[in-house]
Amino acid sequence: MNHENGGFDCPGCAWPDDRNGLHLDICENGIKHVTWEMTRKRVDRSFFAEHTVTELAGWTDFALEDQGRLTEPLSYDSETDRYVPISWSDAFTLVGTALRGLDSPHEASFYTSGRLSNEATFLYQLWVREFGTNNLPDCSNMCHEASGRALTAALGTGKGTCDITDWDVADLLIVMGVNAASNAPRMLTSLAEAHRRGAQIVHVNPMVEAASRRTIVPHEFLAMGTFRTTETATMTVQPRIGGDLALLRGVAKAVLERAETDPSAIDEQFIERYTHGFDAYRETVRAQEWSELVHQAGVPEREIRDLAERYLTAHRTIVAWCLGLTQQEHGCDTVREIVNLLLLRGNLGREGAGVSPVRGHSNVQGNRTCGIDHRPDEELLARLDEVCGIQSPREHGLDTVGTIQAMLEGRVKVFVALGGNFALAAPDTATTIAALRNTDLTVQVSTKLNRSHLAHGKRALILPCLGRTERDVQRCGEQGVTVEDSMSMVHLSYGTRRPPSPELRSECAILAGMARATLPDSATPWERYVEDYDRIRDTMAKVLPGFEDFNRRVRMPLGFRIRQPARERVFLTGSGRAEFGAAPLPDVVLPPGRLMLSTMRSHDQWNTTIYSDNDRYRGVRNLRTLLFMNPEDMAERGLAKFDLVDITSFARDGSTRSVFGYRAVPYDLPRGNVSGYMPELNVLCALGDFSVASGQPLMKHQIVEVVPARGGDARAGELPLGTAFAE
Ligand SMILES: Nc1nc2c(c(=O)[nH]1)N[C@H]1C(S)=C(S)[C@@H](COP(=O)(O)OP(=O)(O)OC[C@H]3O[C@@H](n4cnc5c(=O)[nH]c(N)nc54)[C@H](O)[C@@H]3O)O[C@H]1N2
Ligand SMILES: Nc1nc2c(c(=O)[nH]1)N[C@H]1C(S)=C(S)[C@@H](COP(=O)(O)OP(=O)(O)OC[C@H]3O[C@@H](n4cnc5c(=O)[nH]c(N)nc54)[C@H](O)[C@@H]3O)O[C@H]1N2
Ligand SMILES: [Mo]
Repeated sequence: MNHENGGFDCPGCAWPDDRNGLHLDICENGIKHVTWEMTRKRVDRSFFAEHTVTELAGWTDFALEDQGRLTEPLSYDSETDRYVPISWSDAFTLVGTALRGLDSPHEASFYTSGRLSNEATFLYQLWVREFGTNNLPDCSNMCHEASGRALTAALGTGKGTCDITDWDVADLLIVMGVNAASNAPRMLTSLAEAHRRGAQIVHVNPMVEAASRRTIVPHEFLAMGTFRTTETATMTVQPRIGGDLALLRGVAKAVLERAETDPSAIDEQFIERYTHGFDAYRETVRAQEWSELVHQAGVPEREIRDLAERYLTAHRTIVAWCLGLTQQEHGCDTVREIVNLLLLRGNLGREGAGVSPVRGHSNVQGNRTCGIDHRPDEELLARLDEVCGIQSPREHGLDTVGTIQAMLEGRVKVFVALGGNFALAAPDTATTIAALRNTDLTVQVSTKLNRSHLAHGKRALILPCLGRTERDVQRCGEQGVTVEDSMSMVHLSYGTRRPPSPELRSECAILAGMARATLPDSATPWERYVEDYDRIRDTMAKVLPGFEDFNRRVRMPLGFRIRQPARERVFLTGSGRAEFGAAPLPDVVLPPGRLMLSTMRSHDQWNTTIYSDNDRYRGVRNLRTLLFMNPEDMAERGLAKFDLVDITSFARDGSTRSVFGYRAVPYDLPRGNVSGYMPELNVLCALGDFSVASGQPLMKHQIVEVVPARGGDARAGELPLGTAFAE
């Protein structure tokens, strides 16, 4: 795994590989992730003959995935309420017939989960656009959409500007809204090294997470064996949930105040030469009262000034962030504020400085680069049309929330998912399941059985595919695929394991099969593409900027980096400059009695896949139906540790949603803030509550009320998720 030249890329997180020749580049969660795929268990036709779908819907999500790897294509038989085997060619015909039977291509929607390879991604979007729609929702719509939008507006490209080598020389790292020890464990190596060099490391998080003080770094085998911890922080700041924008603006205010007496506090030359909108931004910051900034951030002024002092003395600053900043109404504005702050001191486009979003899925960034975008730009479509000889549709398509709404209303009748677990990952679980059930056909390309297979359309297919760790042999021999990490490095990945069943096909082969069945007269050489993925890459090299000479460059050790113009201070914005943004401060302080809920992952889960009910670093065992609360908020409600509570969320449209019988767990969180686990708490996130600017569901921005449980240890606590939904 993660070898310089050969082997497969860890399908865990998107953190880049170490460039210093570290060959054993692994972490505990990476191992969990890979072994999950490598299980010896199989879920075969005899299993499906024994269990109806209605019965399986009563199983826990853990039990469903725990059955093992899928082994052959399956089709839903409504007579017997069972999945039964179907041949690949009949499955493809079913997909093609359903899609060709639609009144318009926009009646279908095509979801992507972020581990799909670049090659499969390219074939996917080519098929969908040749078919005639941009309905390409993806997990990014729930993840880093806000980052992409904000960075594009500010810097002209939606990606980070840093390399891992920049992390090696930065003297201030501000790490915001990420639980690094669990979700990007390989970042800990960089943090520990930075700490040793004397760099400042500031963690900004309402919860004090494992890595925000000291932690066991996964690469340090001796330390791991002896449980010795390593310092990974020099300061922790605990804003209230949603308070980051106010905090960042406070830091900017302190910097601008200093600049009045000490011009070197800001980089005037850089601002003059490369940026636009500085005066308006300075005015906005000046007009903002300290008291309001402190109130909204939930951080005392002296702490904000302390952070500003560190920023003022640092020569090279990187700001990194993940979901804690994006899944909110003002997610885009917060990311813009990060850019504002960096621009003030010219921390962009030079070594050791810049923006560094921490991506989620191992290839979610590559998916966007290779064309998964419901709002594609004209440039991409024009080149696609020219090189591939198709006529791409120009109208924008549906994102994740838009797709759910359209399925509910019957406007989308066919739903295809390349990986993922849409039913559980999306907001408003009951509504999403109802939406999927309202379709004529659902097609899930998957490795394991999950909830999304049980929330099916009138007709349904499960198409089992190879995992990234498995050998992919096509007509011209063994094939590798490519992925792009969080820092724009593209590299090859070759599976090495024997596939769990001879019936499995690669994602590229499945896509080509569905495409040919949908577009029998297509001039696209679908079959030739699958024989040799170099052919896909040759086409990609012509269509995608930065992929020139793709086949040669990707075979270099460690692959290649896609050029990121903003890194070279080339800003592809309307003004040709980096744009300051001066968004108004959102009000994130709730009236008394209401609490702000943020949903997140435990240490022992991978999005919707739960490995165990433990959350080691937060001191939790055998419990997922919990709510982390500030002890004073608990006392105010007469709650003792582990008391049962009911949680009700208040949507903007006035509707409410509740879960019952969760356990209150005291935790070091600001007053008025609570947090608990996705995907269980997705039932509380109303479909209509998404950010206007990014379309992202407000998964870390839920207004709730918490009361002692009325019905005792109740429904949500004990019954499997599926049962709760069926009520
Ligand atoms: N092992 C493992 N690795 C993963 C994943 C996994 O599930 N398991 N998922 C992958 C994916 S797809 C993604 S997108 C990433 C997700 O990585 P993270 O962003 O770390 O994911 P979450 O668990 O949602 O944690 C969000 C963090 O943000 C904090 N937070 C919540 N609200 C706020 C806020 O208002 N401000 C600030 N500053 N912080 C806040 C929470 O306390 C928590 O520490 O991880 C990826 N890697
Ligand atoms: N409330 C709340 N909801 C959230 C979030 C949150 O923080 N809070 N986070 C959001 C985020 S950041 C994301 S990225 C989404 C995640 O949303 P998804 O990407 O849709 O969900 P995953 O749980 O990652 O998908 C797991 C499934 O992928 C399939 N799979 C695994 N490996 C492969 C493979 O190699 N190929 C194929 N074809 N399938 C495979 C398996 O069948 C497995 O069951 O969830 C979002 N939902
Ligand atoms: Mo994600």
